[in-house]
Amino acid sequence: MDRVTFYAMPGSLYSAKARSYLQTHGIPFDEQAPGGARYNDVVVPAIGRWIIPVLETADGTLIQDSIDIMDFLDATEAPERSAYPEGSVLRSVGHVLELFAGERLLRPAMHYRWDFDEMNVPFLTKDFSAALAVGADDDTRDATFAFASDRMRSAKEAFGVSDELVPEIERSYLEFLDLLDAHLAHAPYILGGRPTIADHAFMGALYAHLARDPYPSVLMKQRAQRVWRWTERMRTSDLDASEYVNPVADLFADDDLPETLHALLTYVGEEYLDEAVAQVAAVDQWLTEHPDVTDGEVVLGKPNRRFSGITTFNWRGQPMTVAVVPYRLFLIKRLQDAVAAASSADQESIRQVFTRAGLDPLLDIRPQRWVERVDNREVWGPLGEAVLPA
Ligand SMILES: N[C@@H](CCC(=O)N[C@@H](CS)C(=O)NCC(=O)O)C(=O)O
Repeated sequence: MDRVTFYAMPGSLYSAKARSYLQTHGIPFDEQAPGGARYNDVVVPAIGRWIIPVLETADGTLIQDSIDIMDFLDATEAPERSAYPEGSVLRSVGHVLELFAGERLLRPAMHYRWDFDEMNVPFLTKDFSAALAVGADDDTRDATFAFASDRMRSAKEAFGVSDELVPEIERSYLEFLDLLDAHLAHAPYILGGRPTIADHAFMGALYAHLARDPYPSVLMKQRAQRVWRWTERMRTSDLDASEYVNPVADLFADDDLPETLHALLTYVGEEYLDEAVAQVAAVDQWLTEHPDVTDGEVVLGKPNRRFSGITTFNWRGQPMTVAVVPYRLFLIKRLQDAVAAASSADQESIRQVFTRAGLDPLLDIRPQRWVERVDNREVWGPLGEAVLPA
């Protein structure tokens, strides 16, 4: 592939997700900070919003969304290097981990970035302003950081971080780190011998925030050395896996998933199922209240509107209120599409794995309209019959 331009930021979650694809596949790229003339004058008008990451190919094609970037690049790779497992069970597992990693891990990512100012802010001030105010004087850089960090601190609350829930958010993250660390004892990547959509999705929160920001990076190194090493491995096209004895390039077999992967999926079921269902139900409710929506219309009227409202669900025995993010429906639909493409025998095996983890409702749930992506924007899919748990 010809050299591409990657508009991104070192500390940006979704940039890390797409960048790890470029890096593990050895695709040559020039990273550019958002804010330059081409980004402002060409990229933002074409994409319809200020957002990163954006990929620009040598012929000027622009692609937004970490997933669309990955899919675009993956289409040029040989099947044995694809980020999509060939086995239908593993592919579905990859999709559910992608959903959890990209969306649910925002919560510890935001908490560990924005609630430890003494350790984190000296680094974040420089790290953010280096990308958002390239070449500016110190006053401008400080003002840029103040503006960006205020926005992010309020976004933190939208993702469910509140003082009362912080102890549980921390316990939950540590439990997750322990499970992933134990799982990575088997293979250098999450689904076996090569990186897949699950690894790229986990690189978002686990690298950009939790392995880079001062406070959580120490925590990760002390608590989950294998996870930290995996964040290094996910940034190179070499097999940086000397600690594994004869690592094979194969992914796990569909009928032989390691117990540690089942344990991780069970955690995802316990932690995230109710929240995912609440998100789908809340978007469905929004659609009921907005019957004039048409097929292909940009979700919420403008590409930069992310939240359709708030919803409350039960999390670890306590009510948690979060923003509703219609984009998540796009991710759940990806999972269901992957399942629908599988043979009926494979669909049965997928259901067994998901049922064991308590995740099977995700295979059946559907809102009256899904969210799709067209022309770098989220748009409403066609109207259908909603299927929501009682
Ligand atoms: N679904 C998008 C999400 C991208 C996203 O949220 N990017 C953040 C930075 S990590 C952003 O650009 N936010 C815009 C803003 O804060 O205004 C993707 O996967 O690319």
